[in-house]
Amino acid sequence: MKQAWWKEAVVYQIYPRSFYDSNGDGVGDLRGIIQKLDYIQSLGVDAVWLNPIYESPYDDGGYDISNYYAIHPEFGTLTDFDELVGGLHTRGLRLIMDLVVNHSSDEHQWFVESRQSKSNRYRDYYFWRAGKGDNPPNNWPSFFGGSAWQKDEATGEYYLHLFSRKQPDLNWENPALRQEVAKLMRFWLDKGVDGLRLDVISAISKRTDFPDTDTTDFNETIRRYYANGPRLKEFIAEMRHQVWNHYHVMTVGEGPGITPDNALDYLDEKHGLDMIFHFGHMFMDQGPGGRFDPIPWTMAEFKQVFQTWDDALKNKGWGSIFLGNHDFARMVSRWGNDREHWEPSAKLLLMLLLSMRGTPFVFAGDEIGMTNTILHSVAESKDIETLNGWREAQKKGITEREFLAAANYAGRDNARTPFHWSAAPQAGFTNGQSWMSANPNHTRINAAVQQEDKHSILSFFKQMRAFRKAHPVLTFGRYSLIPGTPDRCFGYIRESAKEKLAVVLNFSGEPLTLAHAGVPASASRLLGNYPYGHGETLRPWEGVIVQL
Ligand code: ISL
Ligand code: CA
Repeated sequence: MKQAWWKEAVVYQIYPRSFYDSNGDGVGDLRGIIQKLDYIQSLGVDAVWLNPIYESPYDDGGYDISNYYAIHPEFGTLTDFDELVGGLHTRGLRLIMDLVVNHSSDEHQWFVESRQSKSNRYRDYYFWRAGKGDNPPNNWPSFFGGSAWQKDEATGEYYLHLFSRKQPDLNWENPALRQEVAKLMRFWLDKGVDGLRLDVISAISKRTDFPDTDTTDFNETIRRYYANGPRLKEFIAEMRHQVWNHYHVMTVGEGPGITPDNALDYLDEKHGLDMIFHFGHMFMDQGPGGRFDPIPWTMAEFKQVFQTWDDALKNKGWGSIFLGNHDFARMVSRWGNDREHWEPSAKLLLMLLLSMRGTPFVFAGDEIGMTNTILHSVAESKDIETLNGWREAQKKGITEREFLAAANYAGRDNARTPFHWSAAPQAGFTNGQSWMSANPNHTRINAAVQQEDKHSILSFFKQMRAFRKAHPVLTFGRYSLIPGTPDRCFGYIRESAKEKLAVVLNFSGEPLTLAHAGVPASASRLLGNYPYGHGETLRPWEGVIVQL
């Protein structure tokens, strides 16, 4: 297994709009990140992944880019960007940019041209098809509700948009478009970007005959119709050969629809991606109706996902490990217990994240245990997926109360509230009027109070990050689940020629003994998430790492 900076890195994901507002307009910005570089460095992380910061009408949180060569004015300027890159690099930190090339904004010049006429030179930068009578070309649903096709009056044809109507899918069949993508990638790589997180890269190759989906299970539709298209490997290889191999750039592809069986098709340090984000955990509690159709999840499934993906990637390719990001609920609320066991469970999840094989991606705020927020009405949502989801729910006679329960459990607003810097008004995120209300619990949960507390979640995160660095077995060692333990006990072994550790995590409020995980009580304990005491019995949400 070749060494590489991104295999040993811990990556810190920042949602720029909600991180820190430096100029009082209520919106986070690049200068705000620059002002917080010392905080970021103090975490012990190695790279920062920024969600999109390009010019955008912001219909979908910046994932609708209208100019790939400009910084969104609310976030700052290209000069600010260069200063941010310099600030990161002088601190030994790397920058991973989020690139959205499955689709553009409908306000991008290419689409403004494309929609004008069937003969426009940009027509084939997108997918245009005649309808079937008054119906769209096929029955594909959008990720954001409704049809994935929108009829455009100017030419009477429909254009494809797997996401919002303002996110028309780019036609990668068109070599001219692929050259445009290669060119914009080079622009950012020439500015010193160290990595690319490739948005929905699994969907860039379309089945251009556009067959109807034969299932109503949305994630099944993604897997069989949107992702894993016929030329996906070829398009990725073209970018690898034409662009990425000419830079020391890491590439991580966001891969909804990629499975353990086909992931290795896309992971290849010469012809493919370096890493992917898989969604084994993320879709586990989504029913056939997708995000707003939540179903219970079980610890058995949760553990199995780690095993399945480790089995898939252990000999080739490299995994990424995440338990939350800007698209999902806060991890302590979703997988932990954000009420009576908030602190130990937040630490336990960080222990899991940082003791797995693969590159951990930590979402800003999870290092201090930020929790889900509560929308009291759908109107409070800032997320098109939630707003459109409500529009669809109403058609099915679902009440706002029912829909809000699902949105407060699984909606993306949970992850996008302003970062909690302090107990000050608006969590110290802005001295203006924040674009999104801060979670009221920032008075209790914030970086300032935790910086001063050596037993805080923040302090534990730094300790755990240092521990991972001091024990390479946690990065490169073999992973094996300890079988036959009670569901609430997530125990696994990390082993190399030099070291063998057991990680035993009590995913419950019930006591658990090390014996449950087959670990001798005499094993020497190297790290735990409780500040005081320890013994044979693990307390609620207690995690330990022992030497075997
Ligand atoms: O949120 C989801 C639907 O349940 C995820 O499947 C997500 O939409 C999908 O993985 C793609 O996400 C990425 O592309 C979207 C953007 O809204 C997300 O924020 C981004 O992470 C469209 O660009
Ligand atoms: Ca600002």
